[in-house]
Amino acid sequence: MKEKLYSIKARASFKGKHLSGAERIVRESEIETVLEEIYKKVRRKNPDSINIKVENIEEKPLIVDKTLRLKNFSFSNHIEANEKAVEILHIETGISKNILWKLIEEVHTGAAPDKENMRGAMIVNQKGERIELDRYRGIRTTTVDFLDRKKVLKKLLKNGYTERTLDALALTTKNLIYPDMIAEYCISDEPDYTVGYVSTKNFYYRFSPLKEKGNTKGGRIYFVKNSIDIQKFYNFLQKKPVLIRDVNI
Ligand code: PML
Repeated sequence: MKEKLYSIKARASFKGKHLSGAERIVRESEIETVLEEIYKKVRRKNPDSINIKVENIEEKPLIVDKTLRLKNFSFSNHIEANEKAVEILHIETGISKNILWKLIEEVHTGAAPDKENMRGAMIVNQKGERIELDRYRGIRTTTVDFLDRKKVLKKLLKNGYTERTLDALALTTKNLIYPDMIAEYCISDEPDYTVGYVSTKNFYYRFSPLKEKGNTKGGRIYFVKNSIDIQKFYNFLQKKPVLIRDVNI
């Protein structure tokens, strides 16, 4: 890749409260077009403030051939879906089902200490302990995108997926590359978006529905090994540029 790469990050808020965000990794020649796209996207919810940052990426990106493999599960309600999610997470992490249910309940009711949504993900080790450094902020995975985002989006939309699937797949594929990351659980904080997922080293299990319609709470749990070096983990998820070629459907 000869042309310089840039990270574009946008955040929109209203009265200090986060409304929406977007992130891309682009070539220099694409910056202007993508800035316009991103601006249009994040202003949809009528924010009073939009913050857009463009930064040169110095580090060589890690190129990944494919995302995790998509697998769909459909349930008649979110409780049944969560039972299956807990089963998968129990097998993958070894954490007891009781503890898993408690952690999932926290995400569905607001996992920050003030019972609001956390800004990033919580991190849980194999003992079932929350080990993120800040329970309000959690950890945010950034600096990941597709080499040809438009092509991949088209493919996903044609197969009945959404742009949220695209972003979630990129993010969780980066997460699961990290050797000490075991699995992830996610529901959206968008009240009408009830599809969620559990991802493991090989699969992106997409659950419909994983949360109750109308619930404004959501978030992510990153399940990691007990032996993890938390600073190195933060550093990889926040700083290492990752570009993905294609989806695995
Ligand atoms: C999917 O459509 O595959 C699930 C995406 C979850 C998105 C979570 C979010 O956008 O907050």
